Amino acid sequence: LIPDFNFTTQEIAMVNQLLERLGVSASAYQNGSHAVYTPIDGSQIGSLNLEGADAVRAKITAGHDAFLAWRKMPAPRRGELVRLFGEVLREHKADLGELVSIEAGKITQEGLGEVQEMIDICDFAVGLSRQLYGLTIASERPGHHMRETWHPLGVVGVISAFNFPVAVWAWNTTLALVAGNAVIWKPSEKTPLTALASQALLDKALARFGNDAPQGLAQLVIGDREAGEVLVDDPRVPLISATGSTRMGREVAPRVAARFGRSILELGGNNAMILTPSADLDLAVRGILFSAVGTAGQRCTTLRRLIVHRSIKDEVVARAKAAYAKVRIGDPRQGNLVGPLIDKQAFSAMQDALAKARDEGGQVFGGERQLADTFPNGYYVSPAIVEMPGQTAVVRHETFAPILYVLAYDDFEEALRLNNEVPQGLSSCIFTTDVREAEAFQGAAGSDCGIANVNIGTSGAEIGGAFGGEKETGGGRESGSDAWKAYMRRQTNTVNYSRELPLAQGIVFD
Ligand code: UN1
Repeated sequence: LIPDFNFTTQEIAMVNQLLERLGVSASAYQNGSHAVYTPIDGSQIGSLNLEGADAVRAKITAGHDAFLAWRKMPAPRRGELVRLFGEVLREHKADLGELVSIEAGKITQEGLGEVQEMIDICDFAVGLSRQLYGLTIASERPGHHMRETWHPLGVVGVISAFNFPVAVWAWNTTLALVAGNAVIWKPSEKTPLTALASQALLDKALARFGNDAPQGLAQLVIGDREAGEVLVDDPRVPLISATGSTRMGREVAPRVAARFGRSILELGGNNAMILTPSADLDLAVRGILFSAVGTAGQRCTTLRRLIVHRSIKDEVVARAKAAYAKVRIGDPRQGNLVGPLIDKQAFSAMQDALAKARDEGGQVFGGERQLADTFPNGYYVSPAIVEMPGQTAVVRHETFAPILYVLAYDDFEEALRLNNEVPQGLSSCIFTTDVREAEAFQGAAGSDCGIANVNIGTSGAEIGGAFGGEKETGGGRESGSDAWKAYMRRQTNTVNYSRELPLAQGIVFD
């Protein structure tokens, strides 16, 4: 049993053993200048040295060389590497999940779920390695054919956030690898240990794969802003896939665009649920709970706004409050439903948002700090429900914490308008049993988000679908469907197998 106080020597030893089993040697995360803390109680669990610009440039050079070799390997063979990676992940699921809990503060189930998401995307990518299909196109010229082919792109730079410290990298890396690319990963400075472990597991798969995988195919950069900037600015990195705040995306996107690089951006969300009078309220309350409270409100897809019909608002709010009151908050490894916020800054941002909400006419339920005696340096909160008089400034802003704003609506068009009237456009959902409302919500004049669900909350997307959103969310798509195309370059090929040279558009040129 894990005691309920600051990490003991025994617990620290356990973290070290966990990392060792995952293939990370102590020298990689001890005696550095950058401290790593567990949000569980704020104990320091490691320290690393941050890599500077020169180190990152050297890795880009190595990555580019690796790409030149890897792109020539048949895609199904590249898929074999990802298949092996999925195997290694299955073997280490429990350990990596636990490390996610320790470093990111996710509850056990969500730590394991994140590793499962990595395994799922491996399976998806392996299948994809035999399905990088192009088109054949009818040519207007006799004796000609046209086709479209997809080729490897180059080094893909992956910048990821603390809240999905391993899965988001896996979404990008597995697709990038089967697509014939090399990868360089810059994880959040808050979660470098899970990154070291994930990289070690991929290295294990590479070792099983054998010698024909080039050195430097998948590399990790532990660094801060400077390291990120080198990746973002280097023309040898044709694609940057960045997950994080809208503020970060605003800096990254123009810099990548300035060198005509591409980016996949997964930025802020401000996800809403429309709850209509015909809805199954039992389902809806469960949907609210998982989406708004899960991961302590620290998912991009977290439910942040509840747009509920005025006629059922009081009942729904009462039921949601009752459900919230039963939520167990505490050490994420001990069967609780809500773990800590990532750090003190996150806690302050939440309190600032709640103060603003009060100023803007909100009635706040919950949101207080919890367990401060047990964990003076761990930031646990009760999730908050805030009834708002309208979609004020604070509601339009993404605060990365468990705050659910409640807005009442009278007619359906108004609900749709409220759903769309925020700067972000990631996820959305409707709870209804009215097929007209459900279809309208998913139609062209409905939700403007990248994800629009019916009778399912905003979070917990499956990897088979394309994941991402519009507006300030950045427009990128990752994971399933044809998101792989963003990791390849498209080539249009026209072949003349006739003995003439007819020109397109019927042009005569002689
Ligand atoms: C994120 O919040 O950064 O839909 C990603 C979900 C997960 C992915 C979320 N599958 O909640």
